[in-house]
Amino acid sequence: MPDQSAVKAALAAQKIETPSWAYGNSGTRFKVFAQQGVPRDPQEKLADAAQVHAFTGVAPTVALHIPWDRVDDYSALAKYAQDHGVKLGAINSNTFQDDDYKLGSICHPDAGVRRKALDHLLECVDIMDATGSRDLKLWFADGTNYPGQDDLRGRQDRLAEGLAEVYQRLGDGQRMLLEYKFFEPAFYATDVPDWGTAYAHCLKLGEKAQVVVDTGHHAPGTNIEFIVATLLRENKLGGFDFNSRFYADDDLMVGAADPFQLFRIMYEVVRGGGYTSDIAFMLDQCHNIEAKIPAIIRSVMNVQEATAKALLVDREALAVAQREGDVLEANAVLMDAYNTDVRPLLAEVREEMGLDPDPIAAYRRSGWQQHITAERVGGTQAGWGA
Ligand code: LRH
Ligand code: MN
Ligand code: MN
Repeated sequence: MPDQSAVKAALAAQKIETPSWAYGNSGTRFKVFAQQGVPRDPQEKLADAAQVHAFTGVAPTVALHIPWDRVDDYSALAKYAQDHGVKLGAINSNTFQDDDYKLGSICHPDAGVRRKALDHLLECVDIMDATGSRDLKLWFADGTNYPGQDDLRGRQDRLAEGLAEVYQRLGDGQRMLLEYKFFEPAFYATDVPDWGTAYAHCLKLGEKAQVVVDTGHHAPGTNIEFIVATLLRENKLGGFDFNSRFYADDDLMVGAADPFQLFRIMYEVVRGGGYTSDIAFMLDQCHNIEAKIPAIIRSVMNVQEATAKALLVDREALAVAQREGDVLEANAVLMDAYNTDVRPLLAEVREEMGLDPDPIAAYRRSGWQQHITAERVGGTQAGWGA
């Protein structure tokens, strides 16, 4: 059996990044249901994120999305974050909310639009310089709706050219994380639809280019843990955008739709040595109908529970069963870990970290929700799902 104190130490050392946009109002294209007390600016999003970190102890960084989190002075924003006990994390680019991008951004057939998109991506690296962020997260809404609309291969050439320009701009210690998604908003062909395409571009670019796996960006039934195992084996897994999906890119709380899948993913992370490496564990979620801060705390806890179960897999017993071809025993070893109730273990980890064992109850008691509801009037939309 894995050593309990090593498991606890690993859990205490875990870091899960929360997204600034999860704190703001969001919805679907049908309706955004505004909630009371939501942040009105990036600073207030950081203040809420600091609460999530204060009660979980494992969410020390916050991802920004530009221009949703545009400010005049990013160094000052970084300082503001630090004063609140958190740090700025990945900078997410946004080349999908401008009329010019109707036919794409860096894959657009027009060189002028490509230039505009590239300038935005380069500006994101300037922001990283100011905030001290390590990761530039790139997701492109680029693609086509109809066969023949544009040249599939030509678009790949433009993508490669654009990525190379941004890659050249990265400084020491900075990375480019390329995110894939098989559909939406393009319906016929997406320019970075899958891990293979992302991997091929990242491989050509070099070590600083890594693939990011958004758990909501696959076709139903996709074996995501296989992708994770493969990317880890190739040293090309840069991080995760965690969330849950039932049907499409639902952006529900991670571990809500399929906690078993999350466990299988985390097992491959542990197995592949990714847990202690530079892999970024980020959330990319929206909380449309549930209270936001407790939902983000819940999400962090869901990742912790899946991680704890993955760490508890008796890998020696598993290896023996696998070697002996004992199919049932091998499966049972994995399921034993999955079926363990790790909540008491995590409660102990939190107590040892000086935290309340029940972060959601502690948050509810803290009065923060009442405070922001009274103080903040007219919260802004996350920028997503409008
Ligand atoms: C695209 C995506 C990408 C964006 C975010 C808001 O579906 O997952 O990561 O930046 O949503
Ligand atoms: Mn994402
Ligand atoms: Mn998504």
